[in-house]
Amino acid sequence: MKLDDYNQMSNIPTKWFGHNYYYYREIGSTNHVAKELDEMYEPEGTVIIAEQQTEGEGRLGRKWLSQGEGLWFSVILRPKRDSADAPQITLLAAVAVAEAIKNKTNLTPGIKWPNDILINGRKVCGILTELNANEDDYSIILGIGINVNLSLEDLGDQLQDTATSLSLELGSNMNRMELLKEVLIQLEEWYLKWQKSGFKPIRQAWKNHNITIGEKVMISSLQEKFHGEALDIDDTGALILRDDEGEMKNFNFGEVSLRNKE
Ligand code: BT5
Repeated sequence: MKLDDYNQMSNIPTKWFGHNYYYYREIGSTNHVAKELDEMYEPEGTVIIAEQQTEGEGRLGRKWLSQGEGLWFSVILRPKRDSADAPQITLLAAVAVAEAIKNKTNLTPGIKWPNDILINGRKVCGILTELNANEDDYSIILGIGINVNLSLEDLGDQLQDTATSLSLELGSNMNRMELLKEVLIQLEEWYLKWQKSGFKPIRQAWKNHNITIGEKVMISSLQEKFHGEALDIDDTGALILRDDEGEMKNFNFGEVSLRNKE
């Protein structure tokens, strides 16, 4: 089933997420197109989706494999909160995707701080939030990649050991449009909660799904590596680490990425 079924989208029971829907068979990156459309004042909640991306992006210049039957899409957001809080949208989106997967399958997704969703220890979804700011206000381009019906061949030699897809975990394909709609419903719900009440309600939901707290982790920034135990996330979404010397450190998720346990 293709994702260009506009009738299905027009029935989506959201207030405004997904009502404005751009479908592409193949483009470089949905985040790039979303940025351009944002600058052309397309409304908040506009979804840009592609059957395939030729230049799918991860964080820090990494690549995102976007071939096979996945969900590769971006949502334009114009938060009314301070831009310093905007990185919390990554955690909010992880909660929304985890809940959508849980609601539509019998799988148990886990969130690895800050932005990965894993099933049985393998990555099934990645999230890339980018700030698009001008003098007066800002937008967030929220990019989400979910490996829905990808085969082992789609994942290729490089990712077969670390990544998975929903169909590989389920043993059968699932309806991508149904999952997309559920993700957008969850996303809108959590986004509205965040706009109204900030990070607090997200924090608890995030903790319920997380697989990071209590684990020995290594956190690497571009310059340094930190080893220790992940203790909690604070009221802003930052990860609290007790390093191997017993010192407490807070990591802002905008700056660092979490590596596999060693
Ligand atoms: C991410 O980066 O996980 C963010 C991925 C965001 C992708 C979406 S798709 C729609 C929108 N348009 C875009 O161009 N991007 C967004 P990061 O945490 O840096 O993880 C990247 C790493 O994940 C890579 O270096 C690989 O190791 C691994 N990886 C790449 N493709 C993958 C895939 N399809 N499934 C699982 N792991 C993958």
